Amino acid sequence: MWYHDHTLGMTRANVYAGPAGFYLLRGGPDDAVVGTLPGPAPALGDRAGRDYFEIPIVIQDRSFTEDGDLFYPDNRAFFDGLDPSQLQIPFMPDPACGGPSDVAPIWNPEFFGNSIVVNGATWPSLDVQRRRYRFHFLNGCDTRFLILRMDDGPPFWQIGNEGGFLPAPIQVPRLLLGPAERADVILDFTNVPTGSQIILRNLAPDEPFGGGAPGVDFEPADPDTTGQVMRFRVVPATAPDPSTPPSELVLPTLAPLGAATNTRQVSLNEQESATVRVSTEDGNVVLDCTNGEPFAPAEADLGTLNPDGTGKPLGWDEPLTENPAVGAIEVWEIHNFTEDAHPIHIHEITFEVVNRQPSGDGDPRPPESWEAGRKDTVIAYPGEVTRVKALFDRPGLFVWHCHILEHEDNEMMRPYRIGP
Ligand SMILES: [Cu+2]
Repeated sequence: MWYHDHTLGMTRANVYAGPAGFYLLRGGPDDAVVGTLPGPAPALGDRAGRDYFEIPIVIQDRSFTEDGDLFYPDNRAFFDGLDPSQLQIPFMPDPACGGPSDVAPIWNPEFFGNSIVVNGATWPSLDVQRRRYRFHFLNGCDTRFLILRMDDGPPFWQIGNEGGFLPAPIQVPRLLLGPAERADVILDFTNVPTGSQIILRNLAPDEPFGGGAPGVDFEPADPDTTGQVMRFRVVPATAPDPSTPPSELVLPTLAPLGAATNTRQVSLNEQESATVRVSTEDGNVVLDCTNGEPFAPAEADLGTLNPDGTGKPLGWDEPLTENPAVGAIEVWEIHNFTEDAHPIHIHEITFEVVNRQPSGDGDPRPPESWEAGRKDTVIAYPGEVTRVKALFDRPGLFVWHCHILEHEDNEMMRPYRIGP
């Protein structure tokens, strides 16, 4: 698991400033692996110079000023590719616009840094011995999806995701991770020659992700910058490797959830402004309440469905609509009416990914192999219904939200309550 600040409306700034970390949860039947996993992991009180063979790796994108300070846009003009003088959205526009502005002047719809930072270091290098390693990969980016690939390196053996272990180890050529998704992975450097240098690459786009394949459906990240994550440099092993080959590991399996007792339909929506209309004059975006176009996007919203099947966006402080009973097993059908994929995170529970289905006609398709077991974040693709199933076993007031932090903060988050 991982943790980060969740302050309402400024999560993006606080995560960007630094505080985020891992919890490595140990013990109990859910951790009863038959076989030996690579270790140890870093622990409080370790002496310096200790060798680690289980390493949490958080990947984030950031931008820096020439002084080395973090750069983060403080004006909406950044997203629109303008100088702030060319785009100033007043809080109280012309009364002809029909009311106060519903556009946040400093909020940017998405944020992509131009550098990759791993565990706080930009494009680091890690010496790895000729043996097996267990890595906990976490996408800690604000907006950026990641598609990780090793350059001429060993394959990824994925053994777990957000909710724990997969039913069995799987070999995957690439790791797709939306923001907040995790992959528990074994990489075997045993047969990689000493002195080899392997780059961990990122093939996901430098813009919002909509699904599909790198180089076919979208241009991959800049191979000179955000297309690189870190480097592994292979050195001799200092001791025999006691770990079990990943294909021979027997992983603990969770009993599947029973039949759903309720199904509810929720929606992902992107909204243009209802009160701000603008037009373009000499490259400047100016308020034009009479002849202008609605300013967009103004915000992204979760919501429910209208009777006609269209999305019904709901703001954060509108009355609660998701209220599972204690002990209920519910399927949530997530209808994505936007043009982008969103990593949807439901607090408090972990869920099974049931399937995905094109909106309208079309057959459902099963979850990806790495989505087996339990997850707490799922990628909901545009034009599809994504179904997840969970047992809501503890009462309380929680939230669910898009884990693109810019979306979560404005205001793609809703409360939900388990129990009365
Ligand atoms: Cu989103």
